Amino acid sequence: MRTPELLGMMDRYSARNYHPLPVVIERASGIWAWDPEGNRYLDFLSCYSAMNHGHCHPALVAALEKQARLVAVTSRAFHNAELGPFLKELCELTGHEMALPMNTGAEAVETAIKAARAWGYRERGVPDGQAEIIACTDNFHGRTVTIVSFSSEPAYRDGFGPFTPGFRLIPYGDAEALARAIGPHTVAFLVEPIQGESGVRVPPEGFLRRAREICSARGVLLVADEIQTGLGRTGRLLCCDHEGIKPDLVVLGKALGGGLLPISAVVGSAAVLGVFRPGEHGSTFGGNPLACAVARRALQVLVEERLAQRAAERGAQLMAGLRALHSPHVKEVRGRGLLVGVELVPQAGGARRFCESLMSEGLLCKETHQDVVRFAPPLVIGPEDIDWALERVRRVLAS
Ligand code: IF1
Repeated sequence: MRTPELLGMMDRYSARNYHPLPVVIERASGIWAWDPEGNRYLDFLSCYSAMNHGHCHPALVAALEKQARLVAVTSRAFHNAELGPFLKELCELTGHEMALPMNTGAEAVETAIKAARAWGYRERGVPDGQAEIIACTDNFHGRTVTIVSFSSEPAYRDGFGPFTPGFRLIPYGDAEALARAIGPHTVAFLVEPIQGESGVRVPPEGFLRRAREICSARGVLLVADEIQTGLGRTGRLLCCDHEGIKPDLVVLGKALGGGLLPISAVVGSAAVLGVFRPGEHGSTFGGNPLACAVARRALQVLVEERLAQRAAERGAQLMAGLRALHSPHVKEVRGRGLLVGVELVPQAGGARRFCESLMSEGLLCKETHQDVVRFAPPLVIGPEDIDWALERVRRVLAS
């Protein structure tokens, strides 16, 4: 089928919860994607960081095929031969003691919230039903009712109440506000090391370190949502590694599935994840052997192909190139590794327009909010491909 017919079907049958660019990806390999007409695009979004390894990485496709022929899903009523090794390898790589597998990012965030609350009641003696979790303004942690209950973005909340109580917001990047907000029933501080959706906002240097100190001193769990920033994206395995801090819980998703399928996990201390008792939490597909086999290979590829280091190198090249454009449309270039945001001046007419023009030039990326274009190519991208992209960005910003 050709693009117009496929777009027509979406128009007719799809719920309207998205406003995608009018491009249909029919196949992809590495950093490149093709539409049904055979036009080639450089994927500069990577499925919002789920595609750190590049599209259809051969080693991961091989792992998927092999496991699909053995056994794909078992449920957690029984053990499977991939889950144990996956949890062990994930814990060893991240330096944590225990892990709990789920499928999507939002489910893993929900898992962290449940773990923190149960830990508060059972280990810290918080009175039942009183646990409070602190999050940040402009956060993005997913789309369940509980998670949007503490969103500060009306578009994610309006029309979806009543909401889950027990959350409080502080301004992102303000550690002293965190210290002030902690009360006797605060069990956790949930934070993105870099806010992706809010426009690739990098907090002030030392924010996470200070948050770690405050949480430790006050008996509050530090929970890092590394779903978008983790697994090499920002130039380190985890974005928290830049400040040398270890959260009590780390939430992973997206790239954990190597760009092939959904799998997420919470990793952390046995003191916290150990609170769950049999029957209290789970998921039909969480920890399924197919996803675990792919995730195990994805973690190996991350290390073998030095994806974090490459993200640091290519990210530096990309940011330097973007800053050297000196476009009057650009207000600020910010980011870390290959998670980069270009904020346009209000007079530029919005980021959407630029993404549409970039698409016509063969570069796929997506605006976030009004004025920020997000660049997040697969971490396997080469220096010459960054130059190829910069040439297109230069052309579009010049027009
Ligand atoms: C969509 C955004 C990005 C996340 C962090 C949890 C989740 C996400 C830090 C939930 C998910 C996705 C959702 C996706 C687009 C994408 C996104 F624009 F919506 F906000 F990346 F910035 N924590 N982010 O970034 O994970 O349940 O989706 O697996 O279309 O909603 P999920």
